[in-house]
Amino acid sequence: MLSPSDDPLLGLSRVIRDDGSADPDTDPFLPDETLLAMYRELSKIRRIDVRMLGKQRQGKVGFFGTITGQEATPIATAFATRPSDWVFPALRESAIMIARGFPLSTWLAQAYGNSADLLKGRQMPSHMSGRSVQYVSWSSCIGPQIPQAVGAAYAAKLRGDDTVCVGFMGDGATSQPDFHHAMTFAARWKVPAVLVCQNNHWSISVPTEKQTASRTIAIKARAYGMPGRRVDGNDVLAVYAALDEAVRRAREGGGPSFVECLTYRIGPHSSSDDPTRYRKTEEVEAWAAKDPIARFERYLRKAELLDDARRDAILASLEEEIAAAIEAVEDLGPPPRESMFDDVYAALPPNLAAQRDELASLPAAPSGH
Ligand SMILES: Cc1ncc(C[n+]2csc(CCOP(=O)(O)OP(=O)(O)O)c2C)c(N)n1
Repeated sequence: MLSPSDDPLLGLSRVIRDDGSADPDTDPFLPDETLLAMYRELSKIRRIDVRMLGKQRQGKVGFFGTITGQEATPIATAFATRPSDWVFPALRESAIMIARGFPLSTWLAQAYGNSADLLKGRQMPSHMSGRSVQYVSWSSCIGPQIPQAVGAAYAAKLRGDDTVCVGFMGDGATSQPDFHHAMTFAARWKVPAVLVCQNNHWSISVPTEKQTASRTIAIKARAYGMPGRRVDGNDVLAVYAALDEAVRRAREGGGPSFVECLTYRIGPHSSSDDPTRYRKTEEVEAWAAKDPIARFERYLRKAELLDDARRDAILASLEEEIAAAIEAVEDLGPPPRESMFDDVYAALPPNLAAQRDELASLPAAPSGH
């Protein structure tokens, strides 16, 4: 009989100890340049988050879904997958796009929904996607992306290529029927999928303990018949190690895995939420003390890869890069209004073509709309 901490579905895998040292038994031993690149990406998305929530408060962006506190999982995913692996995200993973090299100004243009937005202003902000980085659009419904990831992984298996599909969900999404369908079919068809739950303790105002009677979310994997693991989601190296193992297994034909990353949403659910109405400040403060970036920084300092001067230089270059990207897109006008007729029909039906022509003949509104 395993004790809870020995069971990968009940315990919590960690690499970075509280003092910043690494556990040699679980350390993935990444090269120094990779570790520093991870630190840069973690710091980058944190700064973008702060800037964009500010933009929403200024009325420049309609909505923003923050990820502060949850940076480790998306960044570890970007490093544990190949750029050719597909990502089926939920709300808080779009840092993967940036870490995969998606142009930051184009990513930001999606938040503004303006003329530089590849999605032509049709998606909610924070629902970014990009074909060039294999990052699929999210519908905003909680759950459908999980069976979509499994379906795409099944397609990869049938085609015989070695693509892996990673599907994300929050803890709340595991109460949705789509979770059950996805887990059932993924295991039965043995598809190359990695299903990742970012358990951030809250589904808007509903705490995880009201979500399930299971002891952990990870343990559900056992009943469906797939390997699983519960990791410290504020430990970027632990998440990397778990995902690296799961992605390799999927790529080598070993089938799907389920990974629960235990973390915490430090900010509001979104810019439309006031979390002080349902959770205690002490709880937030306790989790803020487990900040994933501060923790990784302690590790890098202990390993003598980072000092004040190097940290300041990284943060200053990020500040410059982000400010330039914001400046490049912030004041662009909206997408051309006729673009609303694009992308649905291969050949526009005559009635819609007539409406488009009529629209084009009307004067532009003063705002350019
Ligand atoms: C099918 C469906 N039901 C309800 C909602 C409203 N809703 C939006 S976000 C959310 C909570 C999601 O919680 P979780 O899956 O834990 O992810 P998190 O936002 O915490 O990352 C809910 C219920 C929705 N978008 N879709």
